[in-house]
Amino acid sequence: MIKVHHLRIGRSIFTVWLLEELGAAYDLQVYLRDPASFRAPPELKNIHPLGKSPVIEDDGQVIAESGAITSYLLEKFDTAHVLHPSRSDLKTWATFTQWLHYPEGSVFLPLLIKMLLLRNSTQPHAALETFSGAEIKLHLDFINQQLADKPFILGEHFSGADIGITYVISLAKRISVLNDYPQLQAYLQRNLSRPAFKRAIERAVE
Ligand SMILES: N[C@@H](CCC(=O)N[C@@H](CS)C(=O)NCC(=O)O)C(=O)O
Repeated sequence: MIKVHHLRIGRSIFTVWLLEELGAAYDLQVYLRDPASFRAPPELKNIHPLGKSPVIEDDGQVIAESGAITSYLLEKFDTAHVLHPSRSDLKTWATFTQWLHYPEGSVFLPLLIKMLLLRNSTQPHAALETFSGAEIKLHLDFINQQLADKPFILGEHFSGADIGITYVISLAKRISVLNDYPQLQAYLQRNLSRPAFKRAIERAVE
């Protein structure tokens, strides 16, 4: 059975959500952040040298990185291709893969920089403010445009790519940069209202 190493307050709740969408059985190991540093506890380094979450274990293999974990879980459990396209349609698969990797690859960093600036507001940093502000606008505008005429990132149906996009949009909301994007707020609400997300929260407590 899949074992999920879940660190509270962070992106691993989105891996738990995917497992709930897939209806897969899983064991959950919950970790709490260090209250002073807000970092992961050292025990996570016993699972994977980076000591970060999410990490899953399956059949003796340890897998880190949320995008890779999403790909693995979809390959393993979504054999009917309800949540991800088959590679036999290479163009559709490439579009899906782009959206799958985009949140971690491009969107997360400027949001993280902004979050750290907010935490240290007594030490402003003009260059980082300018960079993160422009990049956040670039990415939120791009996602907003993608969702202009469809409810989910690939179209009419929810897919595995919506999981990572929902994560970065929820982070944008947490740092209060979502006010000018009612459509993204509605997208967030739509996805977080899904029964599988509610089950994930009930079981894992974000
Ligand atoms: N790119 C990695 C990032 C993993 C990551 O940084 N996870 C955070 C939680 S959201 C973490 O474990 N932070 C605790 C720490 O670094 O001490 C992924 O997508 O899984």
